[in-house]
Amino acid sequence: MMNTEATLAPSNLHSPRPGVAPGVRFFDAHPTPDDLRAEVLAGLSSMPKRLSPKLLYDERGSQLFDAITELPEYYPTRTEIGILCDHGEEMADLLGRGRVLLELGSGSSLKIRILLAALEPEIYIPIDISREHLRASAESLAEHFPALAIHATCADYSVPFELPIEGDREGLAAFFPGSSIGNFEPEEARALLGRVAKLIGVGGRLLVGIDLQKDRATLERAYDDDRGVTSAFILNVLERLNRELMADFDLKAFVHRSFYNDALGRIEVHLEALSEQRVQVAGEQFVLAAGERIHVENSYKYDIAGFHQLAAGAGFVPERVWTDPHRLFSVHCLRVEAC
Ligand code: AVJ
Repeated sequence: MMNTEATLAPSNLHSPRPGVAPGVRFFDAHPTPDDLRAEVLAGLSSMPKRLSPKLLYDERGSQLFDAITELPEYYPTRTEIGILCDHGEEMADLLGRGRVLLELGSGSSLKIRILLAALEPEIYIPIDISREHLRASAESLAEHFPALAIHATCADYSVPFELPIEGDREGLAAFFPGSSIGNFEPEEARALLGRVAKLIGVGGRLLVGIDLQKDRATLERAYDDDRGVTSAFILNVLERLNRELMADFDLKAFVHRSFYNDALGRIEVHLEALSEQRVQVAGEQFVLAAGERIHVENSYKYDIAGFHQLAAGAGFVPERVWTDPHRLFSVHCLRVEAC
């Protein structure tokens, strides 16, 4: 079989180059390198200072996030997996078998394995910003599902991108697990859902994982674990800037702070300078006062009605929602009514 690799530009979208594992084709929309510098400098120049959570997912960041998902405090992953295991057949019935299935932020492509046997898609398109992590995950998946056509697509799903498939297809299936949509401001989340609706077309269905509102203690523990894995994950963004943007952040001078902002219904994750810091980043100087924070991440929590309202604003009709017995997490099947 031909193994293939491609750049995701319209001109060469369908002329891939050789790759590695059978069944896997690799498409690359080349996210970040060109805009990393501009985006970071803009974020550090704003008041308050901020960095985008997508910067967390370099190779090491993706590994640290995988470690977070196994922490006792971090309930979302294991709860969502429980819901997928309990209701996978029903989900597959609703999503429709044999279709093109895309996944936003596929990471290690572990959750999709629960659904793949039941869904038997014609093509699976995992989309992730972390290039080598995506490549390794796609190859590992190909070993377990040798008959599956996998079109691994390295892209930043927070901006418009193209799918590596030919022709006009309607009624695709999409999987967006992990409550990653919580990283976006509600208005951005609505816009992102609207783009997903356009990608999958009228009649297409989206299976999306949404973390639910709950007591402060459970939420705050999930983002500040005893072993310090979350702290290492968040601090890794500074290491990445040191390496990729010739920055000189002193990692010992920053601590990670997570807390629940109940007025806005979101976990906030910040990096706080313990003392005054003067930092060079890509040739520019930034000063942080002692105690000043860089806002790195939000993780919005929804209730079911609130999420349905958001999805309706993007043209989706709710078809079904599943939760766990403790109502920690929810998985929704939504259908595109208009886009
Ligand atoms: C991958 C965005 C869903 O918000 O729970 C975990 C990221 N950050 N611990 C989340 C995260 C700190 C995670 N998402």
